Amino acid sequence: MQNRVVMLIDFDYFFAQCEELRNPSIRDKPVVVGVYSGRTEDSGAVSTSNYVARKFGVKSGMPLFQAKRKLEGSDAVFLPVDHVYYDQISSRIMHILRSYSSSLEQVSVDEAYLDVTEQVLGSFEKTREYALKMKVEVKSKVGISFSVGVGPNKLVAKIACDSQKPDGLTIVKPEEAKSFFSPLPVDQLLGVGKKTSLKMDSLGIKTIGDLASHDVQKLIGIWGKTLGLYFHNSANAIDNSSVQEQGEAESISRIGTLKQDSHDLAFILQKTDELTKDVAKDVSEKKWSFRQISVYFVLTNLTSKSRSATLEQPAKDEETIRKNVKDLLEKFLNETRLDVRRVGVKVSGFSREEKKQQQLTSFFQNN
Ligand code: DCP
Ligand code: CA
Ligand code: CA
Repeated sequence: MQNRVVMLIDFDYFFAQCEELRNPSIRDKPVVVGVYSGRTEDSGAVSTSNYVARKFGVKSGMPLFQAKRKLEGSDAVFLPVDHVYYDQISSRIMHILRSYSSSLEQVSVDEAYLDVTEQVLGSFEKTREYALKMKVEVKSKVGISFSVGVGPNKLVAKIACDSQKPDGLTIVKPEEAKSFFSPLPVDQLLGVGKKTSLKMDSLGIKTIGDLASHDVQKLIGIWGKTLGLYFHNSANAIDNSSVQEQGEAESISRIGTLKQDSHDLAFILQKTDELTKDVAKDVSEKKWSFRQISVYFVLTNLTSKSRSATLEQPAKDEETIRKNVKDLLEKFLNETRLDVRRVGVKVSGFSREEKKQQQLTSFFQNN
């Protein structure tokens, strides 16, 4: 597959939307969520506000007293930030989004890139329906709306997403990317801050289009090779960075303490069989297959050791874990004279194939 299909999802007015979710009666009022520094009643800054408050000119980062002044005479609601609650909502959404892509990169509490190339078979036409399906599922299960940008890479997806909020869905096909970028101000590009955009302005570069057609050697002359090339590529909507999965479970494991320290294979096996059962249960719930099986030991002198085996073919069954754990354990006991105090079982090296297959199947079955 040549073209990548990359999405950026950004939750709408996130902290304020979370507050509306737990207290729907504030929904039509201006809602401001702020960090109260506590010095005086109004000292602190606005974290975010709903779109009703934004109409009054309230902005993120603005001092609270200023937001109060702008909202004078309205029935505005001011609330303190509650990160624990927003994190919970965020993980529930991320969990759902994860099932829609083979690779998800969370960049902040309210933002994630998804590579959906395989799910939509590389087709930008299919993407609209796919994105709408995600929106509906998240809205009905969690109650939160978000905006989506779709493009051939992360850069285009991000700028597409920013172009239409809230509840936006902006799809920029590869052949449209350059013309989509062209009229936008240069400071929309990541890395072009105030100072850089002033400098560019002095060179006659105001829009991304101006930057795209500016001689790349001149850019390199001013900003150096790395940055100069980066500006040139970005302006031409080129971005080869991949959607980097982060924080996905790398392994599934269980660890337990023996009733007494022991060097007896049969006795220790009772424990590892228990642990294996739990690990296998997790594996089968996730419908993943693994290639590596490890056993972990804490010995009487409290040092720890581990032993692992790599399978020739990925496996997913309890029996394979049990058998390998037994072999590893037996070998280990032959190598050491110390007694074992704690023991652990771990599987890793997951292949994600079934996971992808599953999503494809369920997507096309439901469509
Ligand atoms: N945030 C903050 N202080 C800022 C900017 C943001 O505390 N100066 C927090 C509150 C936001 C969250 O981060 O809800 C996400 O930031 P966004 O920039 O995505 O803004 P919102 O989600 O609030 O609004 P939008 O609908 O524009 O995405
Ligand atoms: Ca947001
Ligand atoms: Ca954001």
